[in-house]
Amino acid sequence: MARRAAGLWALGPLLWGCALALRGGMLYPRESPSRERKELGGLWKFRADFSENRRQGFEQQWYRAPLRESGPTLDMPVPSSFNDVGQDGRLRGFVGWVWYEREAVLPQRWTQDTHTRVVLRIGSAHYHAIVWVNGVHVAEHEGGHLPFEVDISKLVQVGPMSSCRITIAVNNTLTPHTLPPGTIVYETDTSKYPNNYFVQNTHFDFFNYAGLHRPVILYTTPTAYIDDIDVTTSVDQGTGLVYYQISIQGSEHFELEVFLWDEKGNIVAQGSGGRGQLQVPNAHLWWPYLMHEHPAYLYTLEARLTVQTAAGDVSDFYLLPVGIRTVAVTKNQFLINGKPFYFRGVNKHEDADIRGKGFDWPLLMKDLNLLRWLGANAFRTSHYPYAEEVMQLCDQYGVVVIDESPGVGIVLSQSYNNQSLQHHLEVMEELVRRDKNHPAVVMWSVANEPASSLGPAGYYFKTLIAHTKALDPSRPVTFVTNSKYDADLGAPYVDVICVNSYFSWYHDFGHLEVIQLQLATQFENWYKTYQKPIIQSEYGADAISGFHHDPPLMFSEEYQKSLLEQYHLVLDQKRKEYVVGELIWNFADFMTDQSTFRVLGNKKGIFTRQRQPKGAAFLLRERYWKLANETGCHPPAEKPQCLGKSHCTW
Ligand code: GCB
Repeated sequence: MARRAAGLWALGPLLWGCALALRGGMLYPRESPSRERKELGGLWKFRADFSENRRQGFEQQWYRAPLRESGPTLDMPVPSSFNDVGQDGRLRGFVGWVWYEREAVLPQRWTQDTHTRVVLRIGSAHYHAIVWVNGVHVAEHEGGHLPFEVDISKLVQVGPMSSCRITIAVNNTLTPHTLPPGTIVYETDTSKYPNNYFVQNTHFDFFNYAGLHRPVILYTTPTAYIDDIDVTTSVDQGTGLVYYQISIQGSEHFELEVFLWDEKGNIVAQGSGGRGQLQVPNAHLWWPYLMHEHPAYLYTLEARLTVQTAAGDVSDFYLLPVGIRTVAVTKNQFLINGKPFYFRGVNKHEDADIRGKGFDWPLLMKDLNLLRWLGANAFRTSHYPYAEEVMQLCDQYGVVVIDESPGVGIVLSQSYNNQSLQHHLEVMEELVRRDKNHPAVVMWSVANEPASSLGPAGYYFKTLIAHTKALDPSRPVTFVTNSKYDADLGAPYVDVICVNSYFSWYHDFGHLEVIQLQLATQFENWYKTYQKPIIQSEYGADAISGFHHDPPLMFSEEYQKSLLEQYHLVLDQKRKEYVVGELIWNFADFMTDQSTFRVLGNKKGIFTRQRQPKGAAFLLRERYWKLANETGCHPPAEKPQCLGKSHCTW
């Protein structure tokens, strides 16, 4: 977690040369016999600091007393982006500090039992957050897409108090050293702009939604507790091997027992101590959706910690879902459990009407149901890590994930310095720490379309990729490139090459007839140079739902479909050689900054922003089910329409 000064866009070079390796685990807060949790969702008090330097909140110390005492407040839902909830256009495009506050009532045991640890966990605050509890500064975090937490026991266990006031200041400003990067540009020509006029510029294609985007949770553990669990798996002749490493905080003297439960509730293996190997004969492997009749098989690893104290034994329990599977890459294949895996999927965004990037269960289920309806087996978390709840559901449903860092839009030379690199390395550590145990995650993506032709970019990406591989040797690493950039500086170091291309969209407008030639050339060049498996990680065209034109013209649903069809002809040849996947851009229409290129956002979705299908969704659905059937589709048990294994559909 990076510590920062509280300035407006003050991001000093504090990370320069600092040692990496994060302290502490980031286990998802789960209830267990020793752990309770309380989600602080709902309405929070909110105020944007519209003062000229955006520092009034700090100057007047808004965190010292209830927010309503320092001025008017709004009611703001959490989780949600703040931008689209109200009718105030100034708030929609606001740049700077916003303040959230919420009183939390705590169970008496939490405030009186000093053997209980009370932790405040913020799932995602975009982008830079400072946290106070009862007016006391407790945490600071930089990075809008990964969780951070702080032990607040000492602050809440101080007397007969049963509530605490949580204040979170969040700043959405992006600078050349944030991830993603951006710049603040002051317009000084007073004949055109008012005094102190500035804008936030970015080099990515989605709206910079901000706020408390994911659940804010209070949870407890005993004071001696299971801090982190690291699980990797392999398979030896049908026997599943589960390697675990568990770290404990709060005591040096403890007993640790480990049990592995199957889905029927039987213990299939057990061990003891902080590290070991569990063996599961005839293991049920974790398989992707439609690759096995029982996809996504999850065991549960139960860690039981016992510590002897003067007051008697204290225990902590943590239950971690575990999928036993292997991932490997050859020069032309991506293998899951030793079998060739073809990514049939989508790129997504965390994006929806009103809530922006705010986490929402109905939206998550709808998206997952649409993926299954499509017959898709994978998606990429373009262009930043998604909510943990999304990853958990992918584990449960067998949807394979390429887990991407927020390294998008790195195109400025100022972003290729040590400060930015240190931050990027740290973000990769936070990402791996959070998602390392998800069987659904099969590959890390360190960046999307960086301008790697800039001088120091070679060193930057070599270091970044090597560091990510060292953090997690069990998964391949990729780097998403775009033919428009000279991106082969990353390619020598990655395991899989991900290529984005927009033939007959961003050039050769309307000329669908050139796609086959250009796409075949793209694949052949990349493969000839690197001999690595390739994923077509983006392709697509904008289509405004309900716009029709035949013969196809750009922006019509017909054009979007025809463009995909041209790509598919080439993909069908090259997937027999070394292409191991295709991910459409994009799953759904999404909001972007305003420009003459975008009509209320990017319209390359095969679903609208409201998740209604365009023509291309039906085309893709037919293709994905056909591909699934080719490799021996295994329909999920709950699908009565499936007519045997050779020909199933939704
Ligand atoms: C890309 C980017 C993606 C954009 C997309 C587009 O190459 O990776 O973020 O949204 O193109 O539609 O232009």
